[in-house]
Amino acid sequence: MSNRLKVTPNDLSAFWMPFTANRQFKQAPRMLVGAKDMHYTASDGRKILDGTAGLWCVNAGHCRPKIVEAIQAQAAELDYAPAFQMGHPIVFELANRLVDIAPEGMDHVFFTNSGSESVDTALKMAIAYHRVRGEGSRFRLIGRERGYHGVNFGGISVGGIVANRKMFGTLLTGVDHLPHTHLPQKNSFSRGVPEHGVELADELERIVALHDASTIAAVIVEPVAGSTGVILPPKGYLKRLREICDKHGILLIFDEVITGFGRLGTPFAADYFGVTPDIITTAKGVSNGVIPMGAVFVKKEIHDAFMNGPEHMIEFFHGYTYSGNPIACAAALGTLDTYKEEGLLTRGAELEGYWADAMHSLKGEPHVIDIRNIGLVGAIELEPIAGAPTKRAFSAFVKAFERGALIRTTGDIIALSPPLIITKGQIDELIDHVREVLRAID
Ligand code: PXG
Repeated sequence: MSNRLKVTPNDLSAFWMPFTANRQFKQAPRMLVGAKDMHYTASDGRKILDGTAGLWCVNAGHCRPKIVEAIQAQAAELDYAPAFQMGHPIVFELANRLVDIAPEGMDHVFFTNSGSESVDTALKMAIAYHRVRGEGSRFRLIGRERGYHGVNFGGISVGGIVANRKMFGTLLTGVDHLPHTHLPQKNSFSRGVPEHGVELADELERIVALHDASTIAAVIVEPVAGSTGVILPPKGYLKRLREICDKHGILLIFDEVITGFGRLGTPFAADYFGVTPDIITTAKGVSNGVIPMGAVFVKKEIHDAFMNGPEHMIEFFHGYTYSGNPIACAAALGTLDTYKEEGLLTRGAELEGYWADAMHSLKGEPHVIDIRNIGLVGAIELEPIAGAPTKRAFSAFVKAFERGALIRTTGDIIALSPPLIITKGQIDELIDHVREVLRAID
């Protein structure tokens, strides 16, 4: 008997679920069996309003026809082509289409299969870039407290979420961290970008003074930190980081895995803040989350620095079997077509004010100690239950699912990031669910 036949549909034990309380889940599973546009269908047939775009990735909404058709056609035409020393047309087409919407100067794209791979790719590029230019002493990487850069060793080393780091040994050496920018005493209930905290960028000068610029390859930050519970950069902060990096010859990497592809109402956060980094890491929205894909955008100078030496030689010893997988490329092209036809990469700008009003209407509801918003991202921070951190937000998550809304929680923070096709009526509906949930939980 094949394994498939032996495992009955209600046997949940074999699958070790990622970032999940496995034992709790398996006692009371929350199963999704279908999706369309703004909604999931749960296994009991209920429609669930998607308040999180899956995991911040389904920016165009679910099961969109252009994407479905593109995948189906590609699977029948060219399923896989070797990624190394071989090419296929649509990966080149996709790279050109991506460069067209990327911030000025981001002229090249390296494909990966996830945000974690994009981050480790970018970190390796940064170190190697300095080396090919004869500055091999620049090996240090500077991340930030509370940063999330995926789960591979590079990403957790520069990341700053303790639970993701503490179990995994020595991590990368030569890493330091900027302080995070969450200043609740000064910035609580800010609408959009908070006023206070630009001086936190100057901590980079302190780190440079400690290690010397000649040892530092790159700084990596999320322009808006997502996973840790939505922490916004204070006004002027990212510009200041850019200036300090320029002064010391340090590369600036924006991890736009969440902010890329319209989340803030601009194609990229770099556009929103008017700050162009040297490398941008993306994933998620590049293919609407439908087929795994990541893309690392690189400035021409960085790419060109590698194009040296004998022409028969590989210039960058890095890549994945599935870099630029044809079906992932087709999904991404269908995604870009959908974004373009529906104006989704800038739709968040039209809705930002309405979204901000809706989010901040939750001020004064039980347990709420802060509300943050930017583009189509929102966070509601709850007072933790004494002695039981995360429990309150987790019950909000379970209650919301029972009521028919998918929200995301991290620590005691509720994070919202709906698909960019959300209507004003659906924003009201989502926020009403959250309001009722807050009133219902302990
Ligand atoms: N960088 C950033 C900024 C991310 O947000 C990654 C890298 C890693 O991407 P992959 O594709 O390897 O998972 C992420 C992922 C959440 C949540 O609820 C956030 C992510 C993933 C899952 C959940 O905040 N971000």
